[in-house]
Amino acid sequence: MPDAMVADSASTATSGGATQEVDVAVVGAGFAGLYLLHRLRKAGFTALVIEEAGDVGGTWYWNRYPGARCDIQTVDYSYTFDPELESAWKWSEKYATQPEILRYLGFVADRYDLRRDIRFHTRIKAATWDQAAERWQLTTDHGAAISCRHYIMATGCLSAPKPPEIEGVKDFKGEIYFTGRWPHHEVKLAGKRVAVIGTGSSGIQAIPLIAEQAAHLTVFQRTPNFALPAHNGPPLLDRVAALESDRAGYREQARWSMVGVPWPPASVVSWQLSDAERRERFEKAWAAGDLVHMLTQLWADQGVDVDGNALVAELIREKIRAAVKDPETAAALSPNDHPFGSKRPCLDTNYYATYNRPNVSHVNLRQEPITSITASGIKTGKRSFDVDVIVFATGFDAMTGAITAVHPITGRDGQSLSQVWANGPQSYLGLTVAGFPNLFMITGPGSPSVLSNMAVSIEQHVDWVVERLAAMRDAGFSTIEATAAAQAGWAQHMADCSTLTLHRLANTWYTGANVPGKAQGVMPYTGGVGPYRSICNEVVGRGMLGFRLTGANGAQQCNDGEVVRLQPDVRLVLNMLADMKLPPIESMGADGARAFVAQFNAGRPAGRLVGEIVDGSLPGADGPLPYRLYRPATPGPHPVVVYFHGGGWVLGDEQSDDPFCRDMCRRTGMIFVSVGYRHGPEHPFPAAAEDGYAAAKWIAEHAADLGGRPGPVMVAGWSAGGNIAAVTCQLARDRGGPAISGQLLVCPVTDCDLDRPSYRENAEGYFLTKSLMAWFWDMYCPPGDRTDPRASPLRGKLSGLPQAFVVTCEFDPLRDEGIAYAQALAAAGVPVEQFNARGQMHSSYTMVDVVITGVSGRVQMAEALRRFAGLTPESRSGDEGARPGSDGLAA
Ligand code: N01
Repeated sequence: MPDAMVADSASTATSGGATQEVDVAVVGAGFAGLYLLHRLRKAGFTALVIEEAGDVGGTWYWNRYPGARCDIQTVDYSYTFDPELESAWKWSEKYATQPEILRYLGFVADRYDLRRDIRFHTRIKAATWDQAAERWQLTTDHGAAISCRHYIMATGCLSAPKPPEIEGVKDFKGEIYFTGRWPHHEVKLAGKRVAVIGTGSSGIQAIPLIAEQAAHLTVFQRTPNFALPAHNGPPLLDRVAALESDRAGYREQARWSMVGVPWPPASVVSWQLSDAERRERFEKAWAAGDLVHMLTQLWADQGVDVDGNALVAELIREKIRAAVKDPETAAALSPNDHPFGSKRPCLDTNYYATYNRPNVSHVNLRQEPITSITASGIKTGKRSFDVDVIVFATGFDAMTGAITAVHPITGRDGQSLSQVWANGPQSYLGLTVAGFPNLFMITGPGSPSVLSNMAVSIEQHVDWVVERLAAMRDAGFSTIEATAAAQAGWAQHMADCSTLTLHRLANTWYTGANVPGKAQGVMPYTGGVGPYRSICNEVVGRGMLGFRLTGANGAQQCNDGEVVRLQPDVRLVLNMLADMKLPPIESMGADGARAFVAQFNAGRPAGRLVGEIVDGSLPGADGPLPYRLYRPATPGPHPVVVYFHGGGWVLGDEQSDDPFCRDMCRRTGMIFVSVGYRHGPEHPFPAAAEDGYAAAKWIAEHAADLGGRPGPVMVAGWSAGGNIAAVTCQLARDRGGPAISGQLLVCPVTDCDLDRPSYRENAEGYFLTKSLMAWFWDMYCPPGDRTDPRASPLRGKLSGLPQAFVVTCEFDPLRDEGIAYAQALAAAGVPVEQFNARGQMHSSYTMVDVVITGVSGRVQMAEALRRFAGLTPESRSGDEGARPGSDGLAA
């Protein structure tokens, strides 16, 4: 990078000599490094910050290009650790400019007298873990070597500019600038022909201002990006008022939110809104000029569902077409290769309108890639452009570059961090790396970092790290290192989280795709700021789970394990339920429990549209039963599935699994007939079982009347409904019909033995408890009848049954009896597939649009049903639902 273009502004470098010994060395004097230094000093540690630049500021020191501003409102993009600091500083704009943010960081450095412990103009040349001394040994290019107990990378996520990767840059005779290393002296562009390469946030901020100065500006765009108007001005009064009326509450809400800004998440999903309602919400967001608003407030499925997202993307493209006069340029500026928000969207001021200026032209590099840079300008596949100045706004080797590209880091047993990360960054909590004792990263890969308000994430990391260091010191420990198991568990959790959002669908610096040859994968933690904070706290609460601590005289502590084994959305749901402190369902009595379930169901997201829903009545074993039929929108006749709802033979009705039935109807293209069978205790065993059989028989006989395909039906059921489905198959075999071509059993009750390992492991804490299940049995079936195969189908004869797909969930008391049933079916010669869902609980699959990670399981169920019906297995995909609307759940 052209360092010569960066002028000094301050220098307090220490001269060379004996090794400088400190407790903690920190690299970087930006937002993170400054707060770290302050906290470390307060905790009684000796600390030194090493900074390559001539002054504090980090990213705000280097990124001085015209138009550089923050894209989170500045009232939120501030330190919150000291209320007096908050009162002492007033921001002048909604989105402060780079000079104002830099002044703020200088003000903070002065206020806490930080500069005296910062060695400026200094690069670490190498960092090596010295196992014997249990210290990091650092060599520098300026001043004494450094020895420290703990080494902390506060290097930021976007600090290593990416080389331009274009041939001939050295041949260019004009001026070259990089937005990420903009000079400190004034850059005069007036009267010059300027080229800007790159249209990410930096380019989009700089282009309108460069256009105002340059004689002519040519923008070279490879990929168009979504940009929203910032509508900058003074800080928004309502925002400031909200902050000032309850500063502590406002900040706390931000800390527990999904992105570090206190917006209550959207709860309504896109398909619940009319076109006009969606447009109204969108226009409001467009007028708000706020990235977080646009990313989180429109509808709950916008960040997690491709269809919900496409609606936003098209509304933005409409705005681009309205702003840009030339339709060809407008089309070229309209992003269509990635979902909105999967790549960092930009906040702009007059960006699109800039292309209406006569002195601005746009070159679409997708049609004419740059072939080289020459002495006089830029050559594409079609043309040559003579220019005086080239501005590279080409981005950064993000997240890992700031750590590995800076200097070699050598950990325990001589391992190099670059090698360990060769196939992508590995970390525990984004804070530490196995094999690198006493090394920490602030907002490292694997933490929410760039998907959050960095100020909030930085403070959380710094507080956590400093508190841990102080606790270690007090307990007499000198080293801390993540275990391999904890790190592998975090990688799994990261992968699970990344299935929840759409970030994985774009080629961006979030995934490493912008750097040729870099290993690819979603690098930031996509599970949200609040959940992440709770996980970090849980690690501490569980005795530093996943860390090995060592101290003098062989002292050791290691609670090994994975901090999150549940799917991330299941964890959120369970935490939310735990926070509600509900009384046990079994303590409510049957009527109370039914009222509770009805109320609970009323609050869940409405299911998606199907072709038709018809309510009716059919003859049960002892009187009429209600049913609800779900018909696909596709032309019939459709295969028919007889469905039995869950609820422990006590709760629920033909409508209570409505979202599941809608979802499966859409995915399978089949009619689902959900049966309202009789419940205990009013109608004890075998009422439900006999009703199930009678209903299946009637539906099979009337399949054509119901608009279905005549011939064999299929049966399906969840939980107690799975029990009825399984029993129905046995009764149908033994009583001469109806013909059933397949059974889908989702977390079924198959046996009355409540002492299997899954009952013991998951007795409490996973929604369906052992005690609730015992109550269900008591309500439904007298003890003497429980071994009857109509109550415990596992005890029945299993040969000659229809093929089966049995779903079990890892965190479900019923898991082992489901597995036992599948095994017994197989032993009896019944074709069976068993799917044990990792990280899921008993209700995961029926919480459609709440437990998004349940989608892949339902896809498999739908494929199984299609196979049973003799259809091609493919089911509708890309149908991920929305997150729930309760706090802490929407992105
Ligand atoms: O970098 P970028 P950035 N030939 O990687 C193009 C934060 N930030 O510095 O998309 C031609 O986003 C590249 O094209 P493509 C913010 O988080 C915040 O702008 O790879 N073009 C892309 O258009 C942001 O996301 C603010 O096809 C080449 C551009 O260069 C992050 O920093 C302000 C090329 C790079 O975009 C990075 O933003 C600024 C080549 N060889 C930055 N190589 C705020 O508002 C790359 N490109 C707070």
